[in-house]
Amino acid sequence: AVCAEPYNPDEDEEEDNKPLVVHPKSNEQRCRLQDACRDTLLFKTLDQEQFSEVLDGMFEVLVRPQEHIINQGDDGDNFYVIERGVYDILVLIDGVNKCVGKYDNKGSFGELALMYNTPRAATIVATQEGALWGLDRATFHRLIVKNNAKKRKMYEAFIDCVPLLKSLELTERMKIVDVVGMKAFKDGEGIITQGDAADCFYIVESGEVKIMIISKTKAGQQDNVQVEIARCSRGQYFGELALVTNKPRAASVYAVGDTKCLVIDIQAFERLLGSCKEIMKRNISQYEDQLVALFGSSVDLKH
Ligand code: 1OR
Ligand code: 1OR
Repeated sequence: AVCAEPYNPDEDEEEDNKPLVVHPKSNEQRCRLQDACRDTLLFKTLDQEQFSEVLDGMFEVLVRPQEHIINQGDDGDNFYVIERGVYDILVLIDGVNKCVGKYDNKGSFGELALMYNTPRAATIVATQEGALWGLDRATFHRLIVKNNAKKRKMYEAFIDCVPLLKSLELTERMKIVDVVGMKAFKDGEGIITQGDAADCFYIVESGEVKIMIISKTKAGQQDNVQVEIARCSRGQYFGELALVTNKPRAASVYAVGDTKCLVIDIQAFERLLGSCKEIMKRNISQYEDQLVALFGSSVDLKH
Protein backbone atom coordinates (compact mmCIF):
# COMPACT_ATOMS: atom_id res chain seq x y z
CA ALA A 1 0.00 0.00 0.00
CA VAL A 2 2.85 2.35 0.87
CA CYS A 3 4.25 2.45 -2.67
CA ALA A 4 0.83 3.23 -4.20
CA GLU A 5 0.51 6.45 -2.23
CA PRO A 6 1.50 9.57 -4.13
CA TYR A 7 4.71 11.14 -2.91
CA ASN A 8 3.95 14.09 -0.65
CA PRO A 9 6.95 16.32 0.05
CA ASP A 10 5.09 18.16 2.86
CA GLU A 11 4.65 14.94 4.75
CA ASP A 12 8.34 14.28 4.22
CA GLU A 13 9.21 17.67 5.62
CA GLU A 14 7.00 17.00 8.61
CA GLU A 15 8.88 13.74 9.16
CA ASP A 16 12.20 15.58 8.90
CA ASN A 17 11.25 17.95 11.70
CA LYS A 18 10.51 15.17 14.17
CA PRO A 19 13.42 14.36 16.48
CA LEU A 20 15.50 11.35 15.46
CA VAL A 21 15.25 8.13 17.44
CA VAL A 22 18.01 7.72 20.06
CA HIS A 23 18.73 4.38 21.74
CA PRO A 24 20.88 5.21 24.79
CA LYS A 25 24.08 3.15 25.09
CA SER A 26 26.78 2.53 27.64
CA ASN A 27 30.35 3.53 26.75
CA GLU A 28 31.21 -0.12 26.30
CA GLN A 29 28.30 -0.62 23.90
CA ARG A 30 29.18 2.54 21.98
CA CYS A 31 32.75 1.26 21.52
CA ARG A 32 31.59 -2.12 20.22
CA LEU A 33 29.10 -0.41 17.94
CA GLN A 34 31.72 1.95 16.52
CA ASP A 35 34.03 -1.00 15.92
CA ALA A 36 31.32 -2.98 14.11
CA CYS A 37 30.42 -0.01 11.88
CA ARG A 38 33.98 1.01 11.00
CA ASP A 39 33.88 -0.78 7.64
CA THR A 40 30.16 -0.52 6.87
CA LEU A 41 30.17 0.65 3.25
CA LEU A 42 26.76 2.32 3.39
CA PHE A 43 28.02 4.63 6.14
CA LYS A 44 31.21 5.58 4.29
CA THR A 45 29.73 8.53 2.43
CA LEU A 46 28.02 10.12 5.46
CA ASP A 47 29.47 13.18 7.14
CA GLN A 48 30.45 13.09 10.84
CA GLU A 49 27.11 14.40 12.10
CA GLN A 50 25.03 11.99 10.01
CA PHE A 51 27.22 9.06 11.07
CA SER A 52 26.81 9.98 14.70
CA GLU A 53 23.01 10.18 14.24
CA VAL A 54 23.07 6.71 12.67
CA LEU A 55 25.01 5.33 15.66
CA ASP A 56 22.51 6.94 18.06
CA GLY A 57 19.63 5.26 16.22
CA MET A 58 21.11 1.76 16.33
CA PHE A 59 20.09 -0.88 18.86
CA GLU A 60 21.73 -4.14 19.92
CA VAL A 61 20.17 -7.46 18.84
CA LEU A 62 21.44 -10.76 20.27
CA VAL A 63 20.69 -13.81 18.13
CA ARG A 64 20.50 -17.57 18.76
CA PRO A 65 21.68 -20.38 16.48
CA GLN A 66 19.13 -21.10 13.69
CA GLU A 67 17.31 -17.83 14.27
CA HIS A 68 15.86 -16.28 11.08
CA ILE A 69 16.82 -12.60 11.15
CA ILE A 70 15.11 -11.95 7.82
CA ASN A 71 12.65 -14.06 5.80
CA GLN A 72 12.50 -13.70 2.03
CA GLY A 73 9.21 -12.10 0.92
CA ASP A 74 8.55 -10.21 4.19
CA ASP A 75 8.27 -6.43 4.44
CA GLY A 76 11.48 -4.73 5.57
CA ASP A 77 11.70 -3.60 9.20
CA ASN A 78 15.38 -3.05 10.00
CA PHE A 79 18.84 -2.78 8.46
CA TYR A 80 21.55 -4.79 10.28
CA VAL A 81 25.30 -4.46 10.81
CA ILE A 82 27.10 -7.59 12.03
CA GLU A 83 29.14 -7.39 15.22
CA ARG A 84 29.79 -11.13 15.37
CA GLY A 85 28.43 -14.46 14.19
CA VAL A 86 28.06 -16.38 10.95
CA TYR A 87 24.93 -15.93 8.85
CA ASP A 88 23.77 -17.98 5.85
CA ILE A 89 22.15 -16.22 2.88
CA LEU A 90 19.30 -18.35 1.46
CA VAL A 91 17.43 -17.63 -1.75
CA LEU A 92 14.41 -19.48 -3.10
CA ILE A 93 15.46 -20.93 -6.47
CA ASP A 94 12.93 -23.10 -8.35
CA GLY A 95 10.99 -23.61 -5.12
CA VAL A 96 14.05 -24.73 -3.15
CA ASN A 97 15.90 -22.66 -0.53
CA LYS A 98 19.52 -22.55 -1.66
CA CYS A 99 22.46 -21.19 0.32
CA VAL A 100 24.06 -18.62 -2.01
CA GLY A 101 26.59 -17.14 0.37
CA LYS A 102 27.35 -16.22 3.95
CA TYR A 103 28.49 -13.42 6.21
CA ASP A 104 31.42 -14.42 8.41
CA ASN A 105 31.67 -12.08 11.41
CA LYS A 106 31.44 -8.94 9.27
CA GLY A 107 29.30 -7.11 6.79
CA SER A 108 25.75 -5.79 6.78
CA PHE A 109 22.43 -6.78 5.26
CA GLY A 110 18.78 -5.83 4.90
CA GLU A 111 19.27 -2.57 2.98
CA LEU A 112 17.45 -3.56 -0.24
CA ALA A 113 13.86 -3.78 1.05
CA LEU A 114 14.29 -0.44 2.83
CA MET A 115 15.96 1.32 -0.11
CA TYR A 116 13.63 0.20 -2.87
CA ASN A 117 10.46 -0.56 -0.90
CA THR A 118 10.50 -4.19 -2.08
CA PRO A 119 9.91 -7.49 -0.24
CA ARG A 120 12.99 -9.05 1.39
CA ALA A 121 15.11 -10.55 -1.40
CA ALA A 122 16.75 -13.29 0.69
CA THR A 123 16.47 -15.17 3.99
CA ILE A 124 19.23 -14.57 6.55
CA VAL A 125 19.78 -17.30 9.19
CA ALA A 126 22.25 -17.23 12.10
CA THR A 127 24.27 -20.47 12.18
CA GLN A 128 25.61 -19.74 15.67
CA GLU A 129 25.12 -17.31 18.51
CA GLY A 130 25.74 -13.78 17.37
CA ALA A 131 25.25 -10.07 17.83
CA LEU A 132 23.86 -7.48 15.43
CA TRP A 133 23.17 -3.76 15.46
CA GLY A 134 19.80 -2.80 13.96
CA LEU A 135 18.60 0.47 12.46
CA ASP A 136 14.84 0.91 12.03
CA ARG A 137 13.27 1.55 8.64
CA ALA A 138 12.22 5.17 9.25
CA THR A 139 15.64 6.22 10.56
CA PHE A 140 17.38 4.32 7.74
CA HIS A 141 15.20 6.21 5.29
CA ARG A 142 15.93 9.62 6.77
CA LEU A 143 19.67 9.14 7.13
CA ILE A 144 20.71 6.71 4.38
CA VAL A 145 18.12 6.65 1.59
CA LYS A 146 17.92 10.45 1.45
CA ASN A 147 21.72 10.55 1.11
CA ASN A 148 21.46 8.37 -2.01
CA ALA A 149 20.33 11.24 -4.23
CA LYS A 150 23.46 13.16 -3.26
CA LYS A 151 25.56 10.04 -3.79
CA ARG A 152 24.13 9.51 -7.26
CA LYS A 153 25.01 13.11 -8.20
CA MET A 154 28.56 12.63 -6.91
CA TYR A 155 29.38 9.33 -8.59
CA GLU A 156 27.05 9.02 -11.58
CA ALA A 157 29.42 10.67 -14.07
CA PHE A 158 32.36 8.64 -12.82
CA ILE A 159 30.52 5.28 -12.83
CA ASP A 160 29.31 6.02 -16.37
CA CYS A 161 32.87 6.15 -17.64
CA VAL A 162 34.17 2.95 -15.98
CA PRO A 163 34.86 0.63 -18.95
CA LEU A 164 33.94 -2.53 -16.99
CA LEU A 165 30.43 -1.19 -16.29
CA LYS A 166 29.67 0.01 -19.85
CA SER A 167 27.55 -3.05 -20.61
CA LEU A 168 25.17 -2.44 -17.68
CA GLU A 169 21.86 -0.58 -17.94
CA LEU A 170 21.73 2.89 -16.38
CA THR A 171 19.41 1.63 -13.61
CA GLU A 172 21.86 -1.16 -12.80
CA ARG A 173 24.72 1.32 -12.58
CA MET A 174 22.62 3.51 -10.26
CA LYS A 175 22.00 0.52 -7.99
CA ILE A 176 25.76 0.09 -7.73
CA VAL A 177 26.12 3.75 -6.71
CA ASP A 178 23.46 3.25 -4.00
CA VAL A 179 25.53 0.59 -2.22
CA VAL A 180 29.16 1.56 -2.87
CA GLY A 181 31.45 2.89 -0.22
CA MET A 182 34.37 5.25 -0.76
CA LYS A 183 37.73 4.67 0.94
CA ALA A 184 40.74 6.98 0.96
CA PHE A 185 44.31 5.66 1.21
CA LYS A 186 47.56 7.51 1.86
CA ASP A 187 50.73 7.04 -0.19
CA GLY A 188 52.14 3.55 0.43
CA GLU A 189 49.15 2.34 2.46
CA GLY A 190 48.17 -1.32 1.97
CA ILE A 191 44.77 -1.94 0.40
CA ILE A 192 44.95 -5.70 -0.22
CA THR A 193 47.35 -8.27 1.28
CA GLN A 194 48.36 -11.33 -0.74
CA GLY A 195 46.99 -14.52 0.85
CA ASP A 196 44.12 -12.84 2.73
CA ALA A 197 40.51 -13.93 2.32
CA ALA A 198 38.54 -11.60 0.05
CA ASP A 199 35.25 -9.84 0.77
CA CYS A 200 35.25 -6.84 -1.59
CA PHE A 201 36.19 -5.37 -4.93
CA TYR A 202 37.66 -1.94 -5.84
CA ILE A 203 37.48 0.68 -8.60
CA VAL A 204 40.07 3.49 -8.57
CA GLU A 205 38.37 6.90 -8.43
CA SER A 206 41.47 9.05 -8.10
CA GLY A 207 45.19 8.45 -7.66
CA GLU A 208 46.90 5.19 -8.48
CA VAL A 209 47.60 1.74 -7.01
CA LYS A 210 50.45 -0.70 -7.61
CA ILE A 211 50.01 -4.46 -7.61
CA MET A 212 52.86 -6.42 -6.03
CA ILE A 213 53.42 -10.14 -6.00
CA ILE A 214 55.75 -12.26 -3.87
CA SER A 215 58.27 -13.87 -6.19
CA LYS A 216 60.11 -16.96 -4.94
CA THR A 217 63.02 -17.02 -7.31
CA LYS A 218 63.19 -13.83 -9.29
CA ALA A 219 66.72 -13.97 -10.71
CA GLY A 220 69.37 -12.82 -8.26
CA GLN A 221 66.96 -11.90 -5.48
CA GLN A 222 66.35 -13.39 -2.08
CA ASP A 223 63.19 -15.21 -1.06
CA ASN A 224 59.86 -13.46 -0.75
CA VAL A 225 60.80 -10.26 -2.52
CA GLN A 226 57.78 -8.31 -3.72
CA VAL A 227 57.80 -7.34 -7.37
CA GLU A 228 55.53 -4.82 -9.02
CA ILE A 229 53.42 -6.43 -11.72
CA ALA A 230 50.87 -3.80 -12.66
CA ARG A 231 49.33 -0.41 -11.86
CA CYS A 232 45.71 0.75 -11.95
CA SER A 233 44.47 4.33 -12.24
CA ARG A 234 41.13 6.16 -12.56
CA GLY A 235 38.35 3.94 -13.88
CA GLN A 236 40.30 0.68 -13.54
CA TYR A 237 39.37 -2.11 -11.13
CA PHE A 238 41.25 -4.63 -8.97
CA GLY A 239 40.48 -7.26 -6.37
CA GLU A 240 38.17 -9.20 -8.70
CA LEU A 241 40.38 -12.27 -9.06
CA ALA A 242 39.83 -13.72 -5.58
CA LEU A 243 36.06 -13.13 -5.88
CA VAL A 244 35.83 -14.75 -9.31
CA THR A 245 38.09 -17.73 -8.46
CA ASN A 246 37.06 -18.15 -4.81
CA LYS A 247 40.70 -18.14 -3.78
CA PRO A 248 42.80 -15.98 -1.43
CA ARG A 249 44.13 -12.65 -2.74
CA ALA A 250 46.71 -13.39 -5.48
CA ALA A 251 48.72 -10.21 -4.92
CA SER A 252 49.14 -7.25 -2.58
CA VAL A 253 47.92 -3.79 -3.58
CA TYR A 254 49.29 -0.44 -2.30
CA ALA A 255 48.28 3.18 -2.85
CA VAL A 256 50.70 5.31 -4.89
CA GLY A 257 50.10 8.87 -3.65
CA ASP A 258 46.77 9.83 -2.11
CA THR A 259 44.21 7.50 -3.62
CA LYS A 260 40.44 7.06 -3.43
CA CYS A 261 38.65 3.85 -4.36
CA LEU A 262 35.03 2.83 -4.66
CA VAL A 263 34.44 -0.36 -2.68
CA ILE A 264 31.77 -2.95 -3.46
CA ASP A 265 31.16 -5.85 -1.06
CA ILE A 266 31.12 -9.43 -2.31
CA GLN A 267 27.32 -9.86 -2.03
CA ALA A 268 26.64 -6.68 -4.05
CA PHE A 269 29.37 -7.80 -6.46
CA GLU A 270 27.59 -11.13 -7.02
CA ARG A 271 24.19 -9.49 -7.25
CA LEU A 272 25.03 -6.51 -9.47
CA LEU A 273 28.20 -7.37 -11.41
CA GLY A 274 27.35 -10.96 -12.35
CA SER A 275 26.91 -9.94 -15.97
CA CYS A 276 30.36 -8.27 -15.99
CA LYS A 277 32.07 -11.48 -14.90
CA GLU A 278 32.68 -12.62 -18.48
CA ILE A 279 34.65 -9.43 -19.16
CA MET A 280 36.64 -9.96 -15.96
CA LYS A 281 37.36 -13.59 -16.86
CA ARG A 282 38.60 -12.58 -20.31
CA ASN A 283 40.96 -10.06 -18.70
CA ILE A 284 42.08 -12.61 -16.10
CA SER A 285 43.06 -15.03 -18.87
CA GLN A 286 45.55 -12.38 -19.99
CA TYR A 287 47.23 -12.23 -16.55
CA GLU A 288 48.97 -15.51 -17.28
CA ASP A 289 50.47 -14.17 -20.55
CA GLN A 290 51.65 -11.01 -18.80
CA LEU A 291 53.20 -13.18 -16.13
CA VAL A 292 55.14 -15.23 -18.65
CA ALA A 293 56.31 -12.05 -20.36
CA LEU A 294 57.53 -10.68 -17.02
CA PHE A 295 59.15 -13.72 -15.44
CA GLY A 296 59.68 -16.08 -18.35
CA SER A 297 57.39 -18.64 -16.79
CA SER A 298 54.31 -18.70 -14.58
CA VAL A 299 55.66 -21.23 -12.09
CA ASP A 300 57.70 -18.54 -10.35
CA LEU A 301 55.03 -17.60 -7.83
CA LYS A 302 54.91 -18.48 -4.18
CA HIS A 303 51.51 -20.02 -3.49
P1 1OR B 1 16.84 -7.26 1.85
O1 1OR B 1 16.29 -6.08 2.54
O2 1OR B 1 16.23 -7.67 0.56
C1 1OR B 1 17.60 -9.63 2.54
O3 1OR B 1 16.79 -8.51 2.85
C2 1OR B 1 19.02 -9.15 2.41
O4 1OR B 1 19.97 -10.14 2.04
C3 1OR B 1 19.15 -8.14 1.27
O5 1OR B 1 18.43 -7.00 1.62
C4 1OR B 1 20.64 -8.04 1.14
O6 1OR B 1 21.15 -7.15 2.08
C5 1OR B 1 21.11 -9.45 1.52
N1 1OR B 1 20.46 -11.12 -3.36
C6 1OR B 1 19.69 -10.32 -2.62
N2 1OR B 1 19.96 -9.96 -1.37
C7 1OR B 1 21.09 -10.42 -0.82
C8 1OR B 1 21.93 -11.27 -1.54
C9 1OR B 1 21.59 -11.63 -2.87
N3 1OR B 1 22.97 -11.56 -0.74
C10 1OR B 1 22.78 -10.92 0.41
N4 1OR B 1 21.63 -10.24 0.39
N5 1OR B 1 22.35 -12.49 -3.67
C11 1OR B 1 23.45 -13.28 -3.15
C12 1OR B 1 24.79 -12.74 -3.45
C13 1OR B 1 25.88 -13.55 -2.78
C14 1OR B 1 21.96 -12.76 -5.07
C15 1OR B 1 21.15 -14.03 -5.08
C16 1OR B 1 20.65 -14.42 -6.43
P1 1OR C 1 42.76 -10.34 -6.05
O1 1OR C 1 41.42 -10.39 -5.49
O2 1OR C 1 43.54 -11.60 -6.21
C1 1OR C 1 44.86 -8.81 -5.82
O3 1OR C 1 43.65 -9.28 -5.23
C2 1OR C 1 44.53 -8.21 -7.16
O4 1OR C 1 45.64 -7.83 -7.95
C3 1OR C 1 43.86 -9.27 -8.05
O5 1OR C 1 42.64 -9.63 -7.50
C4 1OR C 1 43.88 -8.60 -9.37
O6 1OR C 1 42.90 -7.60 -9.46
C5 1OR C 1 45.28 -8.01 -9.31
N1 1OR C 1 48.14 -9.15 -13.35
C6 1OR C 1 47.35 -8.11 -13.10
N2 1OR C 1 46.64 -7.94 -11.98
C7 1OR C 1 46.78 -8.89 -11.08
C8 1OR C 1 47.60 -10.01 -11.28
C9 1OR C 1 48.32 -10.12 -12.45
N3 1OR C 1 47.53 -10.75 -10.21
C10 1OR C 1 46.68 -10.12 -9.38
N4 1OR C 1 46.23 -8.99 -9.90
N5 1OR C 1 49.17 -11.19 -12.72
C11 1OR C 1 49.92 -11.18 -13.92
C12 1OR C 1 51.26 -10.57 -13.61
C13 1OR C 1 51.86 -9.83 -14.74
C14 1OR C 1 49.44 -12.29 -11.77
C15 1OR C 1 48.55 -13.48 -12.04
C16 1OR C 1 48.60 -14.49 -10.94
